[in-house]
Amino acid sequence: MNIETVRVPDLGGAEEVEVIELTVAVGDSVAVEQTLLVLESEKATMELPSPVAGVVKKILVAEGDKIEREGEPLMEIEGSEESEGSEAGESGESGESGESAPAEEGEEEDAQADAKEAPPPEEEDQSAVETPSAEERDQRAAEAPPAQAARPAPPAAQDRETAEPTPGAESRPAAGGSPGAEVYAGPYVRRLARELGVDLRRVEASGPRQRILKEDVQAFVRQRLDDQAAGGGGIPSVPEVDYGRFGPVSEGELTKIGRLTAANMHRSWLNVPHVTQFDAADITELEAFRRGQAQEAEARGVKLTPVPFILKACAAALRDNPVLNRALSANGAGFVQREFFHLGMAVDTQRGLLVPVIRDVDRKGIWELAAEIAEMADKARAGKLKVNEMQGACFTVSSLGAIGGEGFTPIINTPEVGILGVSRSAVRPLWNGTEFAPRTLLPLSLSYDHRVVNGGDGGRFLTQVVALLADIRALLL
Ligand code: CAO
Repeated sequence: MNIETVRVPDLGGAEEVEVIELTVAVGDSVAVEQTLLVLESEKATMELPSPVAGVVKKILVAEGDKIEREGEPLMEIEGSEESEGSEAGESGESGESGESAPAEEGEEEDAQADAKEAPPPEEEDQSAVETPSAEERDQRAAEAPPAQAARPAPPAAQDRETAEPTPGAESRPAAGGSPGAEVYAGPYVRRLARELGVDLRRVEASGPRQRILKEDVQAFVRQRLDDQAAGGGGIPSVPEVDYGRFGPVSEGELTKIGRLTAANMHRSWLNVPHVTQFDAADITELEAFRRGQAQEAEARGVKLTPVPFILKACAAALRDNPVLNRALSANGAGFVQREFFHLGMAVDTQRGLLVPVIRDVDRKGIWELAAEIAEMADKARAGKLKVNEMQGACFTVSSLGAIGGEGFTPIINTPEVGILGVSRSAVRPLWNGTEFAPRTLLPLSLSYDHRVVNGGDGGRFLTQVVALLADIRALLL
């Protein structure tokens, strides 16, 4: 039985190296070329392979140790009988360390033979490890460029990883990659990736034979942070323009509400697959009824606009189409069904867009709603809304009716899954079967989150809102 001493290899000019990972323990059986430990200098990370197949007898260093001298002993391996007679000397002395020195071709064959018989190394993350078949090893050796073909055996078992999603990492495969694609990375790099939540399939490899290096993971993380700082979350940023070149300009700051709105809109736009569906409600009767309430409105001191009717119609349609009253669960695998009917109402203020919430719309009458809408809009414009008065909405109504326009595509106020855009009503000729008659039509646009709401759900919801506004007697039912 031979005792092989694994030593610190040629440091390539580095002043010291740190033991950053021990990948074996005393008593472990190791295969030739199996990584024993990982050293890191200022410039590079080196995985030290075992020069022989055998059993780890002594480990002379601990993780975190810093070593300044080349040739310092690190480990003792008792060679098994098969590897006795191997010409591999002490690794430190032979200079055979990691990828720093090529082995002879004959050695490579021996190494492969040993590695084939050796059991797969024990790994903390065994599920993510796939032991390559002998054919795969030979295949990879054959595919290696000539300069590397004579190197030590191809990556050992723990050197490869099937592309299991890293906990906390995004599971999306790299563009052009497939979920089952393999990545090549050493144990230290894989651990680093796990700690940082990086999906190695998305990292571009710069090492030999598409091997992912520590620097690649760091570059990936840096790039992601830069993207996020630029507000793009991976989306190419818009180039800065010097507008002064084209004419006189002045600059200003967004209000605090403006900044929050910008962030919320951007988040919703990027995360939610929006579909917008259009329709128009014939509100001729509703308008006649509303005008007929002018005296009552004056007596109550409340302005009666179409908006309370629209809120009431939405609450009824939410009750009958509960899909629109859901929220997607955080992991995207389920939903929360709301059993209440609180509606957000977009209010245009000088400081920006605010969305107070009118609670329990289903239980309130039109006058009560009209008064509350006016009160909330006044509060919003006076900057007196409390935080809790802007929370808990199930669905939002954004009415631009008083302002104008024939239609628009509202952005969903996430985590709600629907929003109704209301445009300006107008009298239009409508074919009633025998003639064109003047009717007051209210353009409506419903945006919904297509992850939760299907076209059928959205269509039924909007059709019901249209029907309820066309015949408000149905709102009493
Ligand atoms: N079509 C035609 N006229 C309409 C209308 C419509 N769809 N909706 C309201 N009107 C009329 C009202 O009847 C009222 O007319 P009278 O004064 O003759 O009665 C007038 O427009 C003004 O209404 P209002 O604005 O005082 O009240 P409202 O109930 O219609 O709206 C509120 C309240 C708070 C929704 C509204 O003031 C508001 O802020 N809207 C803007 C919402 C917004 O910015 N949405 C965009 C969000 S995305 O950027």
